[in-house]
Amino acid sequence: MRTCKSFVLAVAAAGCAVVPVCVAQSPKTIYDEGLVPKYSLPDPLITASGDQVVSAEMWREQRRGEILELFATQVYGKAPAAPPEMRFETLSVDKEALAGKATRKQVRVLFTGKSDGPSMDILIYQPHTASTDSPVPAFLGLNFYGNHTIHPDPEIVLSESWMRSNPDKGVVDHRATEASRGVSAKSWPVEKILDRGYALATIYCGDIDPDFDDGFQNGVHPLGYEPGQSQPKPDQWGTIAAWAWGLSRALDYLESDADIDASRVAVMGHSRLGKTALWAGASDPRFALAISNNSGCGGAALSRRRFGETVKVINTAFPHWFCGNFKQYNDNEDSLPVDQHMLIALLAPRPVYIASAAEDRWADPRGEFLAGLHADPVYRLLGTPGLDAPQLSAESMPEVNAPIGHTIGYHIRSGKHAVTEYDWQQYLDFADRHLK
Ligand code: GTR
Repeated sequence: MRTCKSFVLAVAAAGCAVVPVCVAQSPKTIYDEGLVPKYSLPDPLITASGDQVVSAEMWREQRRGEILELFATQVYGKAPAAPPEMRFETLSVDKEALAGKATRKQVRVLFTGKSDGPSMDILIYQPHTASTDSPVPAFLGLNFYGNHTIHPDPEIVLSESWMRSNPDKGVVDHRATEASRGVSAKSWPVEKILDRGYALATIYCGDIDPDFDDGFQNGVHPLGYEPGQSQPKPDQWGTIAAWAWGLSRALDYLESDADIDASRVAVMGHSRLGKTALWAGASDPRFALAISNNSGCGGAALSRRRFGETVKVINTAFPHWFCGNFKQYNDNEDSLPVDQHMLIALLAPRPVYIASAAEDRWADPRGEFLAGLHADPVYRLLGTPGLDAPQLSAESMPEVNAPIGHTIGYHIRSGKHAVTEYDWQQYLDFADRHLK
């Protein structure tokens, strides 16, 4: 390891062992548009062999696969297929949940078919509306602190999984307590979603893979190991890809549930789980729509801008999120064979919504918008209106609190890094336009 005096001093001052970054030599966070380096983005519509993609067929048959492979091997890591032994166990069904407003189901997905093997719990609320004889569309998203945090409903199973200790969220010694019921309810307007005719399905992300770097021994990663393997290879799944894989397994379940229309599922997530929602939608074409809320670096934001969080910073703070190969691009974004506009393009022609928050500079709102803008040519090639905003260019930025777009939706709302009622209002309106 290169020695760096300032690094050693920084470690000594912090009084603990930290990741070996040379603090003094790291560039300062860019929060000034004038400091964004000049960059040029790979063109989603030029193939690896240099040909222009001239038809929807050429995109589908050739270029889309090339880009998907690059994201799978260089960014998130390849995930295995669904285990053939996987089975679903219904834990409870209550047709009179939420004072008769909804049916609540809790379903355990046993990944290896064994009750003592790795598993995840899906919490589902389905609306009781006039038209509920036919299967309903649904929102599906991971949550940060357990299913029991999204609503105070006392019948939701209290998660027993490991989670990050957080007294404000009622998590003590890495375990949820009764005090954590409903603590994230502000981010999940369950009744509103039900009133609009959608089901909501959610899973605690830590059921799939606990969010810390343990060398990939816990969670679902060991399911992908060949005999003798104890770590993913450099092109195999990190934690975000594992979470996305879990979302696909939830969709497997929803396909088996006659009350849900699995062909109309919107996958949604906030922040690290917004990165996950985009990769889930990109890697699993069964998702009808994807929503990324403040997903930032490794989500919707263009990596080459290096504005706010950078590839090196994210790979250092969260070495388990992306695949080993992604580390090659630390301070080396221009070598990436892709950028995040191509992740958005992988969703085409399906609807995608990108949301930013004006004070969430760490996530680079402008970089998130530009990813949508630069995915637009793919959407248009595939015959959709895409962003449908000819007045906007790479030099412009949409107004705050003024949603835009058609098949690609975008808004930047005032305020901080969070999922708010305003955000959900836009997602519900967007889903109404595309899923109903
Ligand atoms: C931050 C991280 C971001 C974002 C966020 C979150 O610490 O730097 O990339 O994912 O966490 O998930 O809340």
